[in-house]
Amino acid sequence: MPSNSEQASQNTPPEPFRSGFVNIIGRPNAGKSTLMNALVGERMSIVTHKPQTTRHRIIGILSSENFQLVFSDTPGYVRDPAYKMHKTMNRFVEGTLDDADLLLLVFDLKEELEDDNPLLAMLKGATAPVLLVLNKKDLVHEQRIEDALNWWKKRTAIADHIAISALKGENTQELLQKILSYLPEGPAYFPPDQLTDRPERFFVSEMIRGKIFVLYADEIPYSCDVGIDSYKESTTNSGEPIVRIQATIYVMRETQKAIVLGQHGSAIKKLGIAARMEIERFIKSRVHLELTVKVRENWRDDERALNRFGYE
Ligand SMILES: Nc1nc2c(ncn2[C@@H]2O[C@H](COP(=O)(O)OP(=O)(O)OP(=O)(O)O)[C@@H](O)[C@H]2O)c(=O)[nH]1
Ligand SMILES: [Mg+2]
Repeated sequence: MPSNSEQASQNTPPEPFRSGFVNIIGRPNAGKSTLMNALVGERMSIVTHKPQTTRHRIIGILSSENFQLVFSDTPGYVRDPAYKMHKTMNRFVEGTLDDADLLLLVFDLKEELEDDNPLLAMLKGATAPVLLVLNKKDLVHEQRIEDALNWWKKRTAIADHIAISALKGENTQELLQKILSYLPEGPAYFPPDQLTDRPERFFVSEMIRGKIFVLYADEIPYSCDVGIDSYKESTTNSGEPIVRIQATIYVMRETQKAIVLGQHGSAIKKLGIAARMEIERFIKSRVHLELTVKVRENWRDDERALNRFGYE
């Protein structure tokens, strides 16, 4: 005689495997990268307190026995793109409208509700259902959540909504359940242990850029990008594995180069140590990091430079 549980498993068909592409969009600083990291459980995407931290589309994969979710974190959608770089960043976001099974529209509850929000026009082109994620609920009262929800509902088609705190992990599991309910049946697109589609050197350049955002003020973070010149796995004299990385920080002017270097190289030394420690944590290996600073005028408008930095 089969036991009760065996009977149950004979009678209920196995759950179908579900998979899908979940694209995270929103204004700069809304908490998109914090949310993707919370859902994927890894620090895939750099997070800083400054807007326009994310400049690329970054994939984070969450796999289980029953499903595979492929999240895309995207740059914050900017209102008036000033440079080619911004236009490309906005294009990354617009590109996510076409290939999503579900759109997570992340709204920062502390942000003003403004009718000229550029996302409203952009969302007119969306075909996938939109799940409105009202983020940073830890910072506001219940009434604010209600007001924001009503505001969005009046202005764009919202399939579902939830208020969360990506930073504190409040309601993120509930959000995950909601996301799963929108997933179609489908195969796994990536091997179950794969976390992203980018090579390690991409994350290394992002970590250096992230530290620049944290350590330098004013326009410096927005004037820099980072290229990895070489990335070699090797061993120390005593036979310990070490990854040797050479990276170049590109700035737009000589004056910025002087700021990035600091007096007698003190600022870049601090940057190098902070970045190396983060990279070591990420790749779980000792790292030797060599940083150089070069001036490339107006790289933010220079097609070739942008291609080199991955803004194709
Ligand atoms: N209090 C609070 N802060 C949050 C929450 N989520 C994100 N933040 C903070 O908001 C800031 C921006 O977070 P990010 O995740 O970098 O935002 P983003 O939308 O990816 O920003 P861009 O890449 O610039 O478009 C960081 O300082 C986060 O710590 C939240 O739920 N509550
Ligand atoms: Mg981001």
